[in-house]
Amino acid sequence: MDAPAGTTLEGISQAELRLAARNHGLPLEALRHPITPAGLHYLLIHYDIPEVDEAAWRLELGGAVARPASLSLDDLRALPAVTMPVTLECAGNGRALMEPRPISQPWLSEAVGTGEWTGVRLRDVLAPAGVDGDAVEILFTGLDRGVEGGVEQAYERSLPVAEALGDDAVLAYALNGAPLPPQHGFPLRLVIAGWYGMAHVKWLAAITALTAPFDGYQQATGYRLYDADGTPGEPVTRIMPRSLTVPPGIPDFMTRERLVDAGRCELRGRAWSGWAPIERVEVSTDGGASWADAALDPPLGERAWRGWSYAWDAAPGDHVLSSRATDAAGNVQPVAQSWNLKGYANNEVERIPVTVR
Ligand SMILES: Nc1nc2c(c(=O)[nH]1)N[C@H]1C(S)=C(S)[C@@H](COP(=O)(O)O)O[C@H]1N2
Ligand SMILES: [Mo]
Repeated sequence: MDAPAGTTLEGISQAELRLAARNHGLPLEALRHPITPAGLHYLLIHYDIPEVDEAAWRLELGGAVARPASLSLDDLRALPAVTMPVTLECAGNGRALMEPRPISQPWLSEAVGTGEWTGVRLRDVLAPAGVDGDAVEILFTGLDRGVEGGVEQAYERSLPVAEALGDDAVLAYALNGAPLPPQHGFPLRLVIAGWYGMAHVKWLAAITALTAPFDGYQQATGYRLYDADGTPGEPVTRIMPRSLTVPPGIPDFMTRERLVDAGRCELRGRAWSGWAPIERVEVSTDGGASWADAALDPPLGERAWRGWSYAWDAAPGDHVLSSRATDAAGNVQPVAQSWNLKGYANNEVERIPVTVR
């Protein structure tokens, strides 16, 4: 098989390894925390973490608005605050499991985390500015700059006006009750609950109302589902359902395969979807040959992952554990992933090899 341009059938390159060392994932055992401790939340930074002087920092609000504004962090903190648990997942999660492998940040399944984000509803900032009736999108521009696909750019992405005015759009200045850490967007980031990570623009510098759709790199070139021949398809938007398991037992150092004692083993995990609440989680302990329903924990919040548990009677021998999430919109995790050139929105079920002794 020939690998299409931009993919490989070979091992991980030093460039991919460099990205992987900067952009760490959630250690999967940290799935046991309902709210991910900030230092364990996954991280994805396209360029560099920008240097920010909090006293000098301003959010510039402009474009197609009646009253442009320049807001300090104190101006934002003076507005009514909201706090909500939100599960974030990188659109590239699962990329390195695809074959041929799309060349980018080589995630396996760990690019996820749930933070308790505090900030102001975006509409409470937009309303006083008076967004023009002919505005179609709101653009979010970060302070970070870099070169990608040969294009020098600030990291920026837009949202349709209706999404920007909805309950799910928050300008967050705190994570888990503390100011945003530098790596998560200090001093201010967008949280747009339910969408894949790329939409949650960090280190906000400007918010601009647009009267035509944004066609910048991260919207028109990045984050689209491409065919093997490079034809750009649909944009990536909301998070497809996925479920992961707290790895049971103890790991082998190199392979991280699990060793579990025979007998009753309580499997626990978390499942999420950006489309609708999680309605069902099933577990397989025989490599997907049969499935049984897991018990669901009470919901943590409308836009956060849902805990689940399953009592496994572990018999000696080799097993493959999987879990499969279904959301209330009827989306079910696939057992085998359909492939796309950039490796986005992979949500195939996890396979955990376990030896029971
Ligand atoms: N300004 C800016 N915002 C950004 C990014 C970035 O590189 N620059 N990365 C995006 C991507 S691809 C993801 S998955 C999330 C990751 O957020 P986290 O690092 O806080 O987990 O931030 C998004 N926001
Ligand atoms: Mo991402």
